[in-house]
Amino acid sequence: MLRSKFVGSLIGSAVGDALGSSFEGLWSSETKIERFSGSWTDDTHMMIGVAESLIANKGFDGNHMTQIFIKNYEREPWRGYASGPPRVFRWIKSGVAWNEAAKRLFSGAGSYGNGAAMRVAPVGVFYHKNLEQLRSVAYNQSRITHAHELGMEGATIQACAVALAVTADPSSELDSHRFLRKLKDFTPNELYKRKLERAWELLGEKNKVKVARELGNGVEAYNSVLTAIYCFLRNWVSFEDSVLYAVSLGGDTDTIGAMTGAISGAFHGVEAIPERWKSGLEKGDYIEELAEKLWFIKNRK
Ligand code: R7I
Ligand code: MG
Ligand code: MG
Repeated sequence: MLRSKFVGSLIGSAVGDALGSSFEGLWSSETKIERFSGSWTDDTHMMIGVAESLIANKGFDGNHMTQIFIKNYEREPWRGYASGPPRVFRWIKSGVAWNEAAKRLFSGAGSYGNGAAMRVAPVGVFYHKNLEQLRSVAYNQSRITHAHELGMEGATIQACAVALAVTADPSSELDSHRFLRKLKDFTPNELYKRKLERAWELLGEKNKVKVARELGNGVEAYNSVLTAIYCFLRNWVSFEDSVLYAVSLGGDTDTIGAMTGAISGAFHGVEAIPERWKSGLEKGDYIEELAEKLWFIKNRK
């Protein structure tokens, strides 16, 4: 089951990205959004980089992960990257240290985009047994491109949500309130604590426009990470419903789809992901292989 959860999280993230990628930036509140090309974007491209580096080093190595990000980006720069990461990569190539370059973005504030959270599923599964370690690695992998506190903390909360989903038993009912309470205890950040409370209050909300407005559906980590967690929680019974709901909120659909899919896939395991999506997924076999390697490294000890 644990192996299936590792694979489910990575494949789930890629499926959510691929499903949402046709709708990124559009406003849609229709659930009949079933256009699945199977090709994914920067979210999955960078998630693959995170996994590749964790595997190569059997843990986190910031310099190595940075070099993998740069190598992958240079091979396929057309994956829909936002402006921040490529700029950081150029600075690092010109000699700036990997853990310094991202601080230059946005006039020295660092980015609070959701780019560090969208790729973090491998950290969530790999460190699911140790939330202290998870926090440290989620934070440090963020630092490569996202130096703003809200960008790093958003990624850390997303990684924690994946870890909680790995630990939860999918054959018994999920207690959404308990899940949110654990995340609230986990994060020291006041803005995210408030968002978690808002997610709690909105759990029974039928009006999607209100959900998107209050939790956010934007490219900022604080306007998308909690939204993805919410999409999972209110649709925890079904992987399919959770990602379709996520995409139906509009806005940054590939990323909210990816983050929702990562949590939902970690909860249910890969068998719960519809075959029609798995079979059409670009490089699905390779992503599955990466997840299995992460599982193998953790479980042979
Ligand atoms: O976070 P990032 O990698 O972008 C990820 C998004 C996902 O939706 C992907 O699917 C892809 O489409 O891109 O890239 P960044 O450039 O770091 O941040 C994304 C955006 O967040 C920026 O272009 C800004 O609009 C906004 N942003 C900020 N705006 C003002 N001040 C991020 N940080 C700031 C800030 O400090
Ligand atoms: Mg994308
Ligand atoms: Mg996006």
